[in-house]
Amino acid sequence: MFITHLRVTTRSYTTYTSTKPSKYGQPLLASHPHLFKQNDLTPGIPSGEYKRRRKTLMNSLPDNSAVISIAAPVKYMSSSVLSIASHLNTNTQSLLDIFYKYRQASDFWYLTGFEESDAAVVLEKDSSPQGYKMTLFASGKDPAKEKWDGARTSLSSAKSLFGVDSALPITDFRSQLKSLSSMYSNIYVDLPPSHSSSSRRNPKSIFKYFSSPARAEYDSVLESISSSRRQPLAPELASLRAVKSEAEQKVMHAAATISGRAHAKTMRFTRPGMTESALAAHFEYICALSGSQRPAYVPVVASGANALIIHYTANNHLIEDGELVLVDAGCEYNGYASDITRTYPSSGIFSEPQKDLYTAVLTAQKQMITLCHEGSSMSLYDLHRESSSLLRRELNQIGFNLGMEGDLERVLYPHFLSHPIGIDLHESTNFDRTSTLKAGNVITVEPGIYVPPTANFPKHYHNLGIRIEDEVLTGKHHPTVLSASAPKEIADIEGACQGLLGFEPY
Ligand SMILES: [Mn+2]
Repeated sequence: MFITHLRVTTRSYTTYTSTKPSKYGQPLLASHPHLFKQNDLTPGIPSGEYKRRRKTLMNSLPDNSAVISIAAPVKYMSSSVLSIASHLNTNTQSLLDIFYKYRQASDFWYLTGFEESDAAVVLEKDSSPQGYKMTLFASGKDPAKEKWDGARTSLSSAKSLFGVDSALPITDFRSQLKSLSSMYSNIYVDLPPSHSSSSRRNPKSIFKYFSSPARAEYDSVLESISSSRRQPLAPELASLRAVKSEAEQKVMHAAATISGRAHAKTMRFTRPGMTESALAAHFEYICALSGSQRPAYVPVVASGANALIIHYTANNHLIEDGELVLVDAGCEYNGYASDITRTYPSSGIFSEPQKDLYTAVLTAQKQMITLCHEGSSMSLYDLHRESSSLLRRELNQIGFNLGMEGDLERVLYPHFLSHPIGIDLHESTNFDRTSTLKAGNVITVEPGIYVPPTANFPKHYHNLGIRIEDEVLTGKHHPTVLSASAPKEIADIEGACQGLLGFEPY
């Protein structure tokens, strides 16, 4: 059988042969050759890299350590009332409940590349050349269930394809956990993300029913591991994930390029009179057509004064002539997020005040990017402080009167300059904002100015909100802007809007 795939760069169609339906639970080289290079386990990331990640992690842990990581639960948009009772029968449940498109837990995926739900991995540190023993727990084959939901990878294929020492049915996981908990003095594990604060406080709460019964069982076993042995896994993985390998850098560059081109095409598509949601839909359509699996976040499409709301996602107003449109949108591609903001005139031409304020933010943004390399010895906090003083200087040159008191940080620029990005949009939770940047970090640089209509600010800037956000790979000696495909200079933005840069809207 033949399948076709739209190539991002050339827009030409290439045909490959493959067998349908696939017998695996996720795209693999054998079933989806159009997505893979030789040696890739997931598109763009070689099998050897997953092995290296596990080895580096296990080497960094003390002797007598084990790591447990669990797949993400399936999340539901709506469940029928019957489904609570039907948990007794998982086949019935899967027919009644409306699920969201599945996304694997980031840490589990980073360690395994395995993309099925109802799975877990155990890594036990040992003295073998590999440095650890790996056991994958998964559903394996279940023809009755697979007839409805699609194939699952068999345990024997999982063992050979994912470089696993042993693959066991997920139903064995509970008993294995129990024996592990007495064997190792350090057990690195995080409770699954479905473990909502309400169900933690009240285990008998009805919320428990919204995750699978099997999951509730893991939770009780995990909670039984004494707290002196239990260590959080996320901080250990965060320090590895913060430095991107060459393969990861390439995938992130591809993700940012897809998003950047979608920004350019959305600029061209925009006309006064359209709804904000039409622009959001257009952006997502272009990204999906380019191979993106999902948006990395709900897009912000804020016209006019809506841009003063930082996380404006209602996207339900009409865009008027003469307004600026702030679009903060990015796709997820092959496991990695992208995050880009552009602000542009709905009519394709900046007014004078819009141009002045835009230039002020752009000047500061470009200056900040030059500092994003290891040699600058700056932390995210240092960069943020520097961006505040640059913005203050720029704004005072165009008619603001900002002293050192808090108007800039409190009112005009209320958010942080930057966050690390990778498999997750915000890889910030365990990222130290006080430590200096390292080569291989990928961070956003996103200064913004949002001017409320109050008398202390020049009237012609009232209700303008401008943010310019790029993704930057920090090198040893220089930065690389991964999102350079999104027009940013005033001439380029006006050119993209007016169709002068060669970007078609579709
Ligand atoms: Mn961002």
